[in-house]
Amino acid sequence: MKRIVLAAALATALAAALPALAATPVYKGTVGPGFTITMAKKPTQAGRVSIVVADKSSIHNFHLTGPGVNVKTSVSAIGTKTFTVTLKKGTYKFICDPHTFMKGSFTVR
Ligand SMILES: [Cu+2]
Repeated sequence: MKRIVLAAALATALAAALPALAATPVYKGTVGPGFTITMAKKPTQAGRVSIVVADKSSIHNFHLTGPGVNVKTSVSAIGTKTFTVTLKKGTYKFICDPHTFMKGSFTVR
């Protein structure tokens, strides 16, 4: 009987937490396989966002910096990595560390 009550409480807690997770906007970043680094759609508003980075090359990385944020993928690793960050007002830059001409930016207002 106690287990059922506990399970019900857990289900209620999960249901309460889910809308907050679902509300986190998702943006995509891509680096490689050639000498390109892009974000198809860029964040413009402050707040929590998830950035899903597809790192398609073992010679590039995706390094995002800006107010309160400094996250990066490894140069040698290939794969998808998700960063959940809180954006603030200001300019954010994404760059490939070994090739600094590969870069982009977006501004949060
Ligand atoms: Cu590079």
